[in-house]
Amino acid sequence: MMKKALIFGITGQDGSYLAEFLLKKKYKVHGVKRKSSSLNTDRVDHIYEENNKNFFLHYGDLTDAISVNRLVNIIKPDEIYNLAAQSHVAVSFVIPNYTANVDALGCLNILEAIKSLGLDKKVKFYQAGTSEMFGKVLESPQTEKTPFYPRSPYGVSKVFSHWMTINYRESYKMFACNGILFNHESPRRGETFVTRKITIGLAKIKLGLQKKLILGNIYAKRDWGHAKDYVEAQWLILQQKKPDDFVIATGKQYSVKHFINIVAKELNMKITWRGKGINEKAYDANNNIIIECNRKYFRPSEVQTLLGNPTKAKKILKWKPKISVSELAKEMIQNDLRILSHNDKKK
Ligand code: NAP
Ligand code: F7E
Repeated sequence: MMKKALIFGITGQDGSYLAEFLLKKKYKVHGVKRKSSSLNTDRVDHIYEENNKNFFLHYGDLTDAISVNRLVNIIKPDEIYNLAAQSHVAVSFVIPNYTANVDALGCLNILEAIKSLGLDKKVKFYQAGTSEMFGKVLESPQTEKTPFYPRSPYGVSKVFSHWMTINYRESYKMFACNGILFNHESPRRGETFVTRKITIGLAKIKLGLQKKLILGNIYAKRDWGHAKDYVEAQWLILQQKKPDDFVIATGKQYSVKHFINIVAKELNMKITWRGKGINEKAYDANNNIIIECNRKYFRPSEVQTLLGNPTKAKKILKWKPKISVSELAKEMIQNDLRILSHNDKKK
């Protein structure tokens, strides 16, 4: 019998890669999409075209406990991946209440559905936790044992879901697991996250479609991996004998400024940095300012540095990241250049 997976957040970056991954493993993949006024299935349309016998999309919303319950009941999946979230940290300061509804209570809606439907011994559950829970880091690098200090409504909401998942595991013996994933990117990354904003922005400047890119804190440091590698870890977490929690990271850290330099080099753009702090700017070969910073992109409280230690995942899951940050940047740039040059929307 083919295994059935249910993915909340299938239309997002990770959801689309996870669906492809599970279909290759011969799963039947069910995903939840939201109703929106314009199409929001760009990232999975190609999957539907290629695999429509084993790929199913259902309307639903994580904030609507009845729809969550209904989907879990009709599908009765073997594995549920909760990847759905209002996932933008800066936006979470603007809509904290909504963010908590989706990112905190949404997880609880799934856990309760599994329990109340009596599926607690059948279903394995994965919760998409985040390095943002470490926030103002209390030690570096961060491991599964590092205490949390979230710095945004997003981070706080994810801490709630992390502990709820552990609580359901301990209280009801559910196979419920947390991944604590550090930043992961790809050509399918949302356009307002910093890596994609940089690859699109510099590609547009290179093609003469834009003059300048405006960013926030370019000194923030992140541990960036590739989403393709990270969805494999999500699956591996649910294939273990015992439910557990895992940090998924590369163990390498770069600043936003360093990422810009990688992208500029890959695009053969010679840039020179001048100035300090908020006034630091990047100039092109003709001395035009092409990157500057603006406080409007600063967060009310920033997470300055994140660096993960994936030793436990390497040892128990036998997982390791395969794609380096330069390879990641290269793939993102090539994709953006293709989209911009041909006005090609396929990702
Ligand atoms: P993403 O691209 O922003 O995708 C989020 C997904 O959640 C989308 O499919 C979105 O649907 C869906 N969603 C949002 N609100 C929903 C709701 N109320 N009901 C149902 N679905 C809803 O995020 P991602 O980068 O793939 O990340 C996947 C998960 O991992 C998220 O939970 C994120 O918080 C977490 N995470 C991400 C990273 C990272 O670096 N990418 C790191 C750690 C953890 P629409 O397409 O309709 O908006
Ligand atoms: O910011 C700085 C910004 O928005 C990274 C989400 O997937 O990863 C992501 O959250 C850094 C921050 O990602 C701009 O201040 C500078 O320090 O790409 P980001 P994030 O906040 O780390 C975690 C693990 C998640 O779980 C989240 O869901 O870059 N930065 N200038 C900027 N950031 C943005 N977005 N835009 C700028 O112009």
